[in-house]
Amino acid sequence: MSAIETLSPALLERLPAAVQTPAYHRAALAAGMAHLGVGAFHRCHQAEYTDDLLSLHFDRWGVIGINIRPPSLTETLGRQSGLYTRLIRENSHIEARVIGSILEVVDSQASAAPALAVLSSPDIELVTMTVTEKGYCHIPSSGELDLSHPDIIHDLANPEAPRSVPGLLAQALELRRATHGRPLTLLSCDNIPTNGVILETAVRTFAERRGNGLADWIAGHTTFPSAMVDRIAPAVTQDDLDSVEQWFGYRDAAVAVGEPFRQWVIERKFAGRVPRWDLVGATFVDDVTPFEHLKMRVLNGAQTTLATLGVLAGLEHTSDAIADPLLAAFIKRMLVEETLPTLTPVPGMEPLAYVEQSLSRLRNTAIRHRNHQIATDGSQKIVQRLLNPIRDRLRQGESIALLSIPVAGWMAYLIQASEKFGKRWPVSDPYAGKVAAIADATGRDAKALVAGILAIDTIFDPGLAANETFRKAVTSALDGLLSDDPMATVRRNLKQADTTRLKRPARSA
Ligand code: CS2
Repeated sequence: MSAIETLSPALLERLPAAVQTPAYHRAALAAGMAHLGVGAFHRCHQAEYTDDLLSLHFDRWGVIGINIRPPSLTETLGRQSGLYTRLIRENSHIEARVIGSILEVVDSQASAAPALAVLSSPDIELVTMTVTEKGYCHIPSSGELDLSHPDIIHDLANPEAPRSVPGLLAQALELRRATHGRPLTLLSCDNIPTNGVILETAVRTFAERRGNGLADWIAGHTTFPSAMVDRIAPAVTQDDLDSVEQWFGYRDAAVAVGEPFRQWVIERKFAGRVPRWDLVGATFVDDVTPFEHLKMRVLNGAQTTLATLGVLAGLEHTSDAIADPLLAAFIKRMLVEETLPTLTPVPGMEPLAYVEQSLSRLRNTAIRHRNHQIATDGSQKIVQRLLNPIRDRLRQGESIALLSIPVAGWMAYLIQASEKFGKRWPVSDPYAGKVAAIADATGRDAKALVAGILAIDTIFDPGLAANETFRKAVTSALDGLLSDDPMATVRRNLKQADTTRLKRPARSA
């Protein structure tokens, strides 16, 4: 029996017909952009759009992938010359395609030098990035750069050897200014509201602190478009790698798995040439905000809610949580009754249809999205997914009986990971230590727990934290969620929402 081969350029010719391969002359492709943070999401999203673009309209838009945090790429994508299999899965449907847009990968974890060499190269005209919410080193409640962040303190003292994303980009821009002076588009593809503004604020604030004229140069030579990105693409498992081997007969250490749905809405704000992603399904707009609110509040809001309540209910994946009749009813009513009224109209999108479509995406059983994965870094996600719609509801004088539950759900998730609550599960969140310390000091007193957690003003803006309706709703929900029957609270609040609805006069549309 011949040994199983690993994916490589030479193997492309011999792949089974069921696996689609790049439809362009990859050897002729030159790198025109870089991507920071080559994880499952990038491989399922921007790299695929670029692959589509190259098939339709060949240009020099090859991608150099850079990781400044683990995992290392050399042993996976690097060995495969940047090639990987992108699987689209929906229940029993499977579609396989090898993506060719990533030309080269660069590991820059030990030192910033390799990343800086790429980012400052005159050939690179655009940099996309998915560095997770916390990668921007910003304060979630205000969007400002967190000057007390250890990496930012380090980078301001050592600007030539940066560790943080803002420090790295500022130094790359400094090198560009000192060498060729060519402009650069920095396109954030992370799931934070006004991601372009957050990135620009972080890089500008950092550059201003350096105080060498860099901030002015950046203002004239760099743009930071905002973007809304969407595709559910969970962390890849050994099972996914084994499946490719089993189904198609080759080994691929860099498989990516996603759902069929994808969306990319990009602010029209480029510093130089524009990759025509709009030819392959992306949308260029003047204002991303309504799209981003819709997506973060509906799809992501539902995911975070199902994730933390799902863990509390002992359920493993999103699809398990939404298969639970109570959670399914809860999520739909929360979105329709409380979230949708906070949204501004989105051109070409019908809100109720969007909710239905989002829920059906979450029911996809082939996408094994772990509730613990989505609950990771919840402190960086709840502002845009839950707290902003809650603020809008309170401003409108409307009920938050349903939206307050997942806020308490996030608290209960971190509280129960503390010593005092028996460390029920391991968690990963920059605020986990802080919440655990509050829980250890407070014990099971919901009012005191909520008071302690709402005082974290980098997550909860003081105006919201002081709102009595909000405090009461979250306290009562947390009390129930910490009990032996957490789902009773979900049931009770649904009933309470019924009563409120019956008492109110019907609102005209
Ligand atoms: C998820 C997102 O882990 C998470 O926070 O909610 O990664 C989500 O799957 C994507 O935003 C979908 O576009």
